[in-house]
Amino acid sequence: DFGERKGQAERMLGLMDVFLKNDPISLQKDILHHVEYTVARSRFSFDDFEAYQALAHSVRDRLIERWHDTLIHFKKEDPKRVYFLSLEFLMGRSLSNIVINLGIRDQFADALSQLGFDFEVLAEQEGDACLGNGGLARLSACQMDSLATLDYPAVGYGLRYQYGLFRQVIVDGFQHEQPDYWLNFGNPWEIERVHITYPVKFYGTVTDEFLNGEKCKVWVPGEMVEAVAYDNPIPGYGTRNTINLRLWAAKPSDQHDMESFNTGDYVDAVVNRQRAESISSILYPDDRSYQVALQLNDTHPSLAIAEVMRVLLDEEHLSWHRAWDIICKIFSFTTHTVSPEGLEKIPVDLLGNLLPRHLQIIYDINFNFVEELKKMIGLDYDRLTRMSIVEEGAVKNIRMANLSVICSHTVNGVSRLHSELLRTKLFKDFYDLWPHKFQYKTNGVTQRRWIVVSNPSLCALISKWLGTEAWIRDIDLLIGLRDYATNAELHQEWKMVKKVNKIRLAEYIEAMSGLKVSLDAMFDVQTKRIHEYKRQLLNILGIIHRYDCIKNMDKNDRKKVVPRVCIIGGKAAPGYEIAKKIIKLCHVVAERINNDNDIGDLLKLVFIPDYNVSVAEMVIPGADLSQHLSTAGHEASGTGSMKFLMNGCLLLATADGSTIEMVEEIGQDNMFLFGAKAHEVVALRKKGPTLKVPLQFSRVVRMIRDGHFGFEDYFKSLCDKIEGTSDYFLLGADFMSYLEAQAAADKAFVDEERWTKMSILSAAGSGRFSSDRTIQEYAENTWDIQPCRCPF
Ligand code: GL7
Repeated sequence: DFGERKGQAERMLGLMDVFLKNDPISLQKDILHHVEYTVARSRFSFDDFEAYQALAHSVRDRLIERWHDTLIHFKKEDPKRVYFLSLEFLMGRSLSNIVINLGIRDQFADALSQLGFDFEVLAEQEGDACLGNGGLARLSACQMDSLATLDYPAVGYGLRYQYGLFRQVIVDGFQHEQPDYWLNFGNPWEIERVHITYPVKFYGTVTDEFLNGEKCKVWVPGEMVEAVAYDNPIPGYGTRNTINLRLWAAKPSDQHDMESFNTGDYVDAVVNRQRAESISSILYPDDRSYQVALQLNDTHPSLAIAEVMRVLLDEEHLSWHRAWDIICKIFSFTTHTVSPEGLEKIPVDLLGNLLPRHLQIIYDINFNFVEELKKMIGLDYDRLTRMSIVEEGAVKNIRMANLSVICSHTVNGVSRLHSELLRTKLFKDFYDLWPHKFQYKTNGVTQRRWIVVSNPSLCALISKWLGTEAWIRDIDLLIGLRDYATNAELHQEWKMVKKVNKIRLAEYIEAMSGLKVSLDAMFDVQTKRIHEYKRQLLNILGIIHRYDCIKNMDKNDRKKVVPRVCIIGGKAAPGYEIAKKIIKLCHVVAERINNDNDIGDLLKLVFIPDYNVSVAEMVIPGADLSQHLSTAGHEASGTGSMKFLMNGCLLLATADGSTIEMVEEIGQDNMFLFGAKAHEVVALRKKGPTLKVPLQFSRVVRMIRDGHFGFEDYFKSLCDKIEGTSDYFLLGADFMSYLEAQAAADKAFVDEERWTKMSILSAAGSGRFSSDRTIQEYAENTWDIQPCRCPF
């Protein structure tokens, strides 16, 4: 009876405060309430961590209000939605980001100080949510922030890994991996939805059966697990909109192996149920209408194509034709790699065993595709073989990238150069067939996290000089800083901000390693995953060269040396031996240099362990110079550089990925570019043994080989990789140009006025690299969705 329910709803509303209040007294009451009833500590005695928990729950209450309103609003308006599928989201900490986006940071900070706590100290209590590897995963997190801020009706889908990315611990200069038990201390930002579950089937067989006189496929699975939803509200900035990031956890299903329980095999059955929790798998959104867009963030979630097809065919009983028509309208695909080896493949045997029905569907998709293709290109077997979803060979594989390209209406690259490489190399065959499918959206990062949260002093300075905070939503306004690029007063304040951030970083370095660094030195940072193509080795060789030069200088020449603190940080994949050797090399070189009293403050080298989002938030604002050294043509885009740029940090970089577009925005004179261009790289490699490498290069490699830093046997394979024909990433070929760029950076740094101007112009020109712009482009050109703004 609606009348009765309505009456009751009104009565219930009367019982609740409709909106929680944000005045200092209400906030203090709420925090204390959570201390007592949620954290279950006495309100007279609780420590920083418990205060953080209570604070987080008070914030969460306010977040949930907006989240509910947004979901109700979306339901009412029923706009076309985008479902953003990604197996990785690198969220980092949430507290500061959330209160800033909700516009209640200062209110909470006041309330806390009245309770005798410091907001910043409590914020430090939170652990990082590291549900991803690197750039791709952090990109998803930035894009969620932009989707919410720009009012787009979006839902993120991913997995709730119980262990995040490993923690990196350095023992005697070697990387060790430790598990990241990120959920051990609870996670106040998620809402467990015990009733939102889906069965996920595995193994078993597919049979033909008749339903209402029609033949259909029935998959009788061998095992079932249950996917349980955990919702993570993501608030926008300057809007009430708060969207959902739904992460799925695998749990044993109720039916899971009940047989064993019934037959009395209790212990085995329990062990079997635990096994289910270790699985994560394909899932589908709970909205059945096809007024939707499904975005594949790389090939990792691309089994979703076969899964949606299966649901449409086997559960909704649509014809193949109709189901296929829907698939082609809803999927879009973004690839994040440049290397053919980076394209994911799944062995047919594995897939056939684990998901037999999905394999069948993929075979059918491929059959239809190849038939169509033959009509279009004739019997060009080489090309047919290359384009087929199924790769024939000793091991038969499913090419997930081909599947994704074939089934998606749009294929995006992540920078202009990347897209060109996709069209001319990786996906050339497909581009020739369907040029209209190919687009690109240069990556971006959110200024909310990478300026407002991580660099509050710079944030205040920018707002002061622009006379508005509107740039936090409308990044194009940053360009206004150009008008003051030579203003002496701004220069003064700009330098102060950098100094504050350098002090914070220097304190961190000292606390972590005991090393005291000079604030007058240039803080030169390279932080990112350790990879051969990213060439941390080039950086270390450059540092050895610098050290060697200083050692050979007389007193007078030493006076002209620009002091540097070189900072390197990043994780190596656990099985990536060469990357681990690079980390060890960095440590032995650091040990040598840092303990050489003759060198003093002229040169220091620091390795920052366990680089993650919150470490990045502290390191990036404190950098004067940042290095992005990938061999041209290897970095699909790169996003770290964007964060440094926004923070007024100068770039020393190759013409690769998104850097090329940065040059266009801020001008070549405001960066230190070096190295071979992407189109030159192939020719250089061909030169192979005839390629001359500079003496300086051979000399530093020799120093390592000769045991100047110890461990010469251990480093032999590393040296072998960069000398002669095996220097695939062209360290030798680019070395002189690299040293010249470094010298140019030194020269600019001593001219304080010039450096500050370059720094201001870097930040001013960084607007194009906001994820707001990226998301706007996706919404307009790929997903075709409109904003849907929840009324305040
Ligand atoms: C990456 C690319 O390597 C990187 O250049 C890009 O910026 C990022 C986001 O598009 O995606 N691809 C990838 O697999 N990882 C990346 O960082 C881990």
